[in-house]
Amino acid sequence: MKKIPFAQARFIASAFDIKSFPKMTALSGNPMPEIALVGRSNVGKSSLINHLLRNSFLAKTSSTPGKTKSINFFSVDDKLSLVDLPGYGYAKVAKNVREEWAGMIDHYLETRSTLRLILLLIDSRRELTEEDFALIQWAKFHQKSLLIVFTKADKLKESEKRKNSVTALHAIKDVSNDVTPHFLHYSIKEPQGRMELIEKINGLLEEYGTD
Ligand SMILES: Nc1nc2c(ncn2[C@@H]2O[C@H](COP(=O)(O)OP(=O)(O)OP(=O)(O)O)[C@@H](O)[C@H]2O)c(=O)[nH]1
Ligand SMILES: [Mg+2]
Repeated sequence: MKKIPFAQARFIASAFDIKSFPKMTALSGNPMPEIALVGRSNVGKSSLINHLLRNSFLAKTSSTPGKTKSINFFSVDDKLSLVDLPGYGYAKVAKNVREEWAGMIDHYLETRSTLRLILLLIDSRRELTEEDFALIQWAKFHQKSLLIVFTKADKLKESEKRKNSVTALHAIKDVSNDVTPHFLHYSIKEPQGRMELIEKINGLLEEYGTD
């Protein structure tokens, strides 16, 4: 597959249930490979999408957790589908709403056959949650490719970033038996992570075979 430059992006649809998940078709007529961003509320999923796609208004962001309430699909260069999911684990959202979101995320993950790569976002300053571990195990079991993104990297000194990511990666290896999980640090305040992420995504899509 030719490299995806992440030059153009557009919003395609918001969905609350499987019936409204869009069919994402590339210009070639083939189904688009899909990348989903998952992680706890407020970790920076929607912000990363806007930064990566160079458009501050594509995905809705907020300093208050629980902003993204639906599953949002974006088309990148008419070749790739990028998906913003609601966050998990936000205690202040009513239990029934949390359960509804969890159900929606599970449903999405279980049914989306075009899903090629999961970006699991983890706040560089925080430890992994139970939901993070469950997602890692799910990805391992279903042989989905996983890229760990340590977000808000601007909030920490280099030494703290390294220390926290080493601890997190050890914990990830323990649950997944993965020798070296793919990972990177990201900050929407700094430009350099974007190209690194684009390279990593292209590399992983290639490695796992996509046409
Ligand atoms: N300093 C800093 N702040 C960030 C970064 N990324 C995101 N944020 C901030 O974190 C907050 C949450 O960002 P969102 O992108 O809305 O987080 P989300 O994971 O989509 O949250 P939900 O939709 O609630 O699940 C916002 O106030 C962002 O400005 C980053 O790299 N650095
Ligand atoms: Mg969001």
